[in-house]
Amino acid sequence: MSLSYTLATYSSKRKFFDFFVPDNGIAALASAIKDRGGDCAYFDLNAFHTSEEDFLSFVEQNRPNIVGFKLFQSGFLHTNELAKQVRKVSPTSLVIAGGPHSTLYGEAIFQVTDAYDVIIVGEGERAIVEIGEYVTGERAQDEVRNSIWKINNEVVATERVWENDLDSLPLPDYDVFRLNEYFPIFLLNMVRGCPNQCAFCCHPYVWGRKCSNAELRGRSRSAIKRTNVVRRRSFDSIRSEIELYRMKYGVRSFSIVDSTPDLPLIRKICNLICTSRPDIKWVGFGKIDLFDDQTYEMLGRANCKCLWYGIESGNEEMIVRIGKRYSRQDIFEAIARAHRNGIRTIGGFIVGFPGETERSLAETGDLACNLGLDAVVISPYLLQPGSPIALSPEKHGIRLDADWMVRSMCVPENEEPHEVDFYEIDGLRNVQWWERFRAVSDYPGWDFDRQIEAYELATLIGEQLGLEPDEFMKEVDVILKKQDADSLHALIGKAWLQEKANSVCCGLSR
Ligand code: B12
Ligand code: SF4
Repeated sequence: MSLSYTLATYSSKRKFFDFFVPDNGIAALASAIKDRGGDCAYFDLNAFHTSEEDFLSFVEQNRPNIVGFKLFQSGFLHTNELAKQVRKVSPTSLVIAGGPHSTLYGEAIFQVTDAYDVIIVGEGERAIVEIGEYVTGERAQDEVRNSIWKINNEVVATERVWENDLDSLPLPDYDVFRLNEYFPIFLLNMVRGCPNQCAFCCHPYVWGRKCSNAELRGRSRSAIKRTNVVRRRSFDSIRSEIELYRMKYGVRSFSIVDSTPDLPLIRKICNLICTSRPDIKWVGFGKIDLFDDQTYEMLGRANCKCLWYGIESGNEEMIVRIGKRYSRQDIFEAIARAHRNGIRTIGGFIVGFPGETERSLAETGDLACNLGLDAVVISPYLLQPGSPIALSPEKHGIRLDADWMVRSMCVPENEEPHEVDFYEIDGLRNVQWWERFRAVSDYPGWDFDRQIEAYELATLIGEQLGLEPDEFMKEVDVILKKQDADSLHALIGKAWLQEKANSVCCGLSR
C-alpha cells in the first residue's frame, strides 16, 4: 500500500524574506518518505500562493494517511487550530507534529492541545517512515522511535534515537516545493550537534553534544550509538548533495546551517570550490576562536560571502559566564581577518543575560559599534528549554514558575517571546529585568529589526540580483510590507535567471 503524507508549515504571515528560502528539514522528510515509496505533498502556509483554504480542501479531498505539521514557536498556536480543522475535514488522517518547537517542548505540548495524535521529537527522517508503518499495521506504537502519544489520557514516550549514520539518510529532495516561489538558495546540513555548551543555547540538547569519556564509559556500542553525540556526514555525501543541486536545479548558492562549523569538512569544501567548482558561493556560521589566518584566506578564495558570529557580549566576564572562550582582542582579530579576505560579517549580541549590568552592556555597545560589522543583531536574552540554564536554573540565579514551559511555549503571534513573563532573574520578574536594558535600542547603529538576522542570505541574494545586501533588504522590505506577491515573484524570478546564467558563464552547467 502506498502511503500518502501531507506536510505543512505555518510560522507567521510572510513577514521576512527568509521565509522564501526552501526549508531543508521539509526536503529531508519528503525524501525519506519517497525513498520508502510514499507520496508527499507540502503546503507552505507562509507562501503567497498557498491559502489555508487550499490546504484544507486538499486534505478533505485526498484524505492523506498522515498529515504532519512542522512546529515553530511563532505560529504554534495557529498551527494547533489548523490541526484541529484537519481532524474535522479528514477524520481518518493521523495528525502528527514535529520540528524545532516539538523537540524543545515534547510532551508538554499535550498539556495545551489535543490537536495531534503524535508528537515527534528530534530527527524525523526515520520516525516519519515508522509512523507510516504503524498506520499500515507493520509496526506497533511503541516501536515508533522519537514519538510521544496520548493514550487514554496518559502521555507515553518511546525511546529517542539519534541517527548515527547521517550518510545513510537519503539526500534532501526539493521537488516537493514550488521552487519558483523561493529564492535559489539551498541550506546544507553537514553536522548535527555542537560540541560546546553555551549557557543560553538549546542546540546541543536538540541536536547532540560532546559527551565526556566518563559519560560513555561502560556503555555498550549500541548504547553509545543511541547517545546524543555530535554526528558528521562524510565529505563524499556532501559533495554528492552539492552536485545534485547544481545539476538538477542549477543552484550554486548555499547556506551552511550547522551550529558550529566543522573545520575539516569546511576545508574540504573550500578545496572543492577552489579546484573545480568556482561557481559556488556560500555563507555560514563563523566562530570567533576557530579559524586561523590561513583558513580565512582559504574561505575568502572559496567564495565564502558572509559569516554569522555569535559574539554575545563585549564584557569579558559576561563572555565567560555565557560559556564562550575568547577575549575582546580575539573578537577584533577574527572580524578583521574576515574583512581582509572579502567576507562580510554579522555579529549577534545577547542583551540582558543573567549577570548583565549597565556597565557590561555599555561595553557590548562600544564593541558592536567599533568592530566594523556589516550587520549587528541584538537579541534580548530568552530562556529556552534544553539550554544549560533551563537545566540548572538555580546556578544562574533563576527561579522558574511552575508553568513556565507552557507559558513560553504558547507565545501569541503578535507578542515578543522575551516579553512573556515566566521566570525571575535575581529576584526580578524577567520582563522587569528586561526593562532595565530596553534603552539599548537607542544605541547608534543598533537595530532590533528581525530582518537583519538573515543578512547572510541577503548577501547571497544580493549577489544574484547585482545588489548590495542592504539595497536588497530595503527593496524586499517594501514588497513584504505591501504583501505584493507579484513584485516578490518577479524578484525571485530574476534571482533564478541570474543563478542559472552564472553557471553557464563558468562553463560548469554540465
Ligand atoms: C536554517 C534555519 C532556518 C531556515 C529554515 C530551515 C529549517 N530547517 O528550519 C530559515 C532561515 C528559513 C529559518 C527561519 C525561521 N526560523 Co530558523 N533556524 C535555522 C537553524 C539555524 C538550523 C535549522 C536546520 O537546518 N536544521 C536541520 C534540519 C534538518 O532540521 P529541521 O528543519 O528541524 O527538521 C528535522 C526535525 O526537526 C524533524 N522535523 C521537522 N519538521 C517536521 C515535521 C514533522 C511532521 C515531523 C514528524 C518531523 C519534523 O525532522 C527533520 C529532519 O530530521 C536553527 C538553529 C539550529 N542550529 O538548529 C534555527 C531555528 C530552527 N529557527 C528558529 C526560528 C524561531 C525560526 C523562525 C520562526 C524565525 C522567526 N521568528 O521568524 C523562522 C521560521 C521559518 C519558516 N519556514 O516558517 C528557532 C526555532 C525555535 C522554536 N522553538 O521554534 C531555531 C531553533 C533557532 C533558535 N534557537 O531560536 N530558520
Ligand atoms: S551558541 Fe553556538 S557554539 Fe554555543 S552551544 Fe549553541 S550552537 Fe554551540
